[in-house]
Amino acid sequence: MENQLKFIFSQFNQDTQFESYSELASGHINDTYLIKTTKKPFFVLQRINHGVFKDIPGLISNKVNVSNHLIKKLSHLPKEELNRSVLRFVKTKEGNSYYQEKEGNYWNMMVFIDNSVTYEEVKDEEVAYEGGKLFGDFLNMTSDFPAETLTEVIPKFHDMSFRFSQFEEALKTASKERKTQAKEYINCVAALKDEMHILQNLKESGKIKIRVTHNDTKISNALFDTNKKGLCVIDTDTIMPGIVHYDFGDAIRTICNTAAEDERNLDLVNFNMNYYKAYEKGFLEEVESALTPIEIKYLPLAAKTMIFIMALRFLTDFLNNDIYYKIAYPEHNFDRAKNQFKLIESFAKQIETT
Ligand code: GN1
Ligand code: MG
Repeated sequence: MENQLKFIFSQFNQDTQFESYSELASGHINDTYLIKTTKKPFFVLQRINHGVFKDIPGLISNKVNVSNHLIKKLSHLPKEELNRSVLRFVKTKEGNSYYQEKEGNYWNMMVFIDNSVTYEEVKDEEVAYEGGKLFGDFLNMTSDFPAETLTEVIPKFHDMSFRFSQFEEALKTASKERKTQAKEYINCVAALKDEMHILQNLKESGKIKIRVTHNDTKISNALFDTNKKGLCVIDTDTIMPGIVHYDFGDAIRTICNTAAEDERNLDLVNFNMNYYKAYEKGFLEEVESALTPIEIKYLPLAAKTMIFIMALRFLTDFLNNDIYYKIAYPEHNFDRAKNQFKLIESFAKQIETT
């Protein structure tokens, strides 16, 4: 691996030497490495999964163009602060934004943002509030970026009917064992079907605006400084046209879970309503002026819908014998799905009583 990474690193335009590497293993799709060099800055080198992302040049140009847009918006900041607020992509020696190996793999490289912290789980209301500000600001700053120029890197990514049809297909081919194991959850999916289509129906009727969205706003995709202040939104692979609810809901899904998304002890998995309020406050402080009343009205439903869509996708992948997400053990996807269903239950109970 080291020799391969060294070689790929050397294809990019930088003036330092490769020293060592370590894997940044938080994602479920791509392979990501921190490259330490003889002098700072360090770099993040990433192999983009071309089984999942079919148009990698389109994906790369989405994220480079959005970064350039943010850099322009933040050009008033001192350079050092600007460099910690936006992802900066490094070009290859040939001037491209990605390098393609002979075997077909695509790589891109970013400057590593030093002295930053990420959270897989939130244990602090201030982080929830700061996360809200960071993702709210991202939506606000991209609200004048022409969404129609973005490539739809995964068509129908958060489209509920599409995710239901994948689930129904998986049910047809799933093993008897896995179907029996998942029976209770398969029934939950059916019971929530209508409610979970409300946002999509509003989107399709044109009542909710299409805007630039990040589409993977789990809290581990937010960088913080060591004083818990939000710094930079990362993992911009899935930037596409979408609705505000995708980004609000997916952040809530991870921030308000009192445990990690794959915690197996479901007693530890609960929805933290205080974090919801803190996130919502930070989020609206940054983006409320860009939102319509109907967008704001449906934010609570966005939370339930995005938790549900992940539950559905994890369950589908379990039924498909784990062909999409990386897993660490055989029932990993099933555990993730159970975890998300427990979170929905806890959220729904608390919403009823507020
Ligand atoms: C995947 O690979 P990662 O962690 O960035 C997935 C997201 C899910 C997430 C769940 C392209 O993101 O949609 O929310 O796992 N990304 C893709 O943790 O499917
Ligand atoms: Mg991602």
